[in-house]
Amino acid sequence: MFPGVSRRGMLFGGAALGASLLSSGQAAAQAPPGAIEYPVQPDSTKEQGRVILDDGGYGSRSQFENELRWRYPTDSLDSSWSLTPLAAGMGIITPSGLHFERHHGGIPTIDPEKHSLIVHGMVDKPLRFTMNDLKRLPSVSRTMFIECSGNGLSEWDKPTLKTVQGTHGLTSTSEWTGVLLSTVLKEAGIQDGAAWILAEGADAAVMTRSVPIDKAMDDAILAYGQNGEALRPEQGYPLRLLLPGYEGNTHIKWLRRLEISDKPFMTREETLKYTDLMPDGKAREFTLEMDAKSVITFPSGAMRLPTPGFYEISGIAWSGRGKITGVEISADGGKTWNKATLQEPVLDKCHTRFRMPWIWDGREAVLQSRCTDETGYVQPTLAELVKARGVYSVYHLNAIQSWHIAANGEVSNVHV
Ligand SMILES: Nc1nc2c(c(=O)[nH]1)N[C@H]1C(S)=C(S)[C@@H](COP(=O)(O)O)O[C@H]1N2
Ligand SMILES: [Mo]
Repeated sequence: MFPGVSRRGMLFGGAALGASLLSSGQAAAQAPPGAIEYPVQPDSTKEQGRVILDDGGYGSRSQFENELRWRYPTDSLDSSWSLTPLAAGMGIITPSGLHFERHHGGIPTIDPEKHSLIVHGMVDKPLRFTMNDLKRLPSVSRTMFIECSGNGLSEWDKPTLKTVQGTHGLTSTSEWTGVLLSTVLKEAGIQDGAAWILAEGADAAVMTRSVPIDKAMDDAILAYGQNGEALRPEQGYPLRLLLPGYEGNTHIKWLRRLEISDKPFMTREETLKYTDLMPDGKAREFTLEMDAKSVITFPSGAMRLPTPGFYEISGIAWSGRGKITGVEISADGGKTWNKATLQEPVLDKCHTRFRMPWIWDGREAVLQSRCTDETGYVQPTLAELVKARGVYSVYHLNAIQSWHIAANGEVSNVHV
């Protein structure tokens, strides 16, 4: 679309490299991951198109589309994360193949026939559910975001990563389907005094987090569906916990065990990790709800606006505390603000798409978005956030993002 969009592939060595690694035949070698290479017809109206089910019955994307998840360069391939290419996103749903990933011990391969969920501890009746048992229970679907609380961790001190995929790509939205956790807990019978639940994964990390019982009984979901089909292995197949609005780490994937207790379990992930170090040397624990946040995805870092003139500014906003009620956009680094249009439906604890028409006059500009949620909370500037929390908390960076537009149209990540 715009020159900068394809330049991104070069910056990260993403699309082109990924495609050349494909080994299945000459033709396939040219298609990006997720696509099949077909010869382009000289005139598609003059000959019959290819037959249906040529791809075996599970579709693929166009060979001309090459957006990819980008792996953040960590030392260990086993413990890693990948980020969603938000700049190319449309609407609010993240394609399942582009959902960000965070794995502490790799992606396990689990046979759903052999997988089960155990519920025990302070319950009247300990229970074991097979996947078939869970699928017989009343189900719900909910479209909501997940955001890793480490999203943006490289950006506290100075603008570091070049693109919105790097600065904000640890969040994605899917329509999830499963059983309300409360349904299963009522079945087991929660005993008096129960206050916390341990959720445990069946991956090599055996990831564990403590969840307040009120949250568990409110809107937590045991999910087996994602965007109309089974969960992707990367997202926790065959079963994951979803805690709408809570930090990503608590959404335990490959879920196998729930233990009910009267106190939190103080696991590694809620003591050593996922606590926020404050300037006074104390650390906040259980900062579970994700604060309201927004980012402009177009135009965004490493793109280049070809000419002055009309552009539609667009981006996403979300809050772990409810619905987004407004998004404002500034083109002068926060001096003046204009209201963006929110795309319906505006859902609770979900990405919300915003848009605003803009005429770029060809001069330097700094684009920012600032959202408000239904609790009245307004997304802070980085200076405000740093004043309240210092720069050592690693997690929960939800400050306003600034994109600098140079006179030559180049867009870059800046702190103002
Ligand atoms: N079992 C297990 N669950 C897990 C993790 C993990 O490594 N193992 N990572 C957590 C973290 S830190 C995040 S941000 C989310 C990421 O979910 P996703 O990979 O589906 O985007 O899963 C959480 N659940
Ligand atoms: Mo995370």
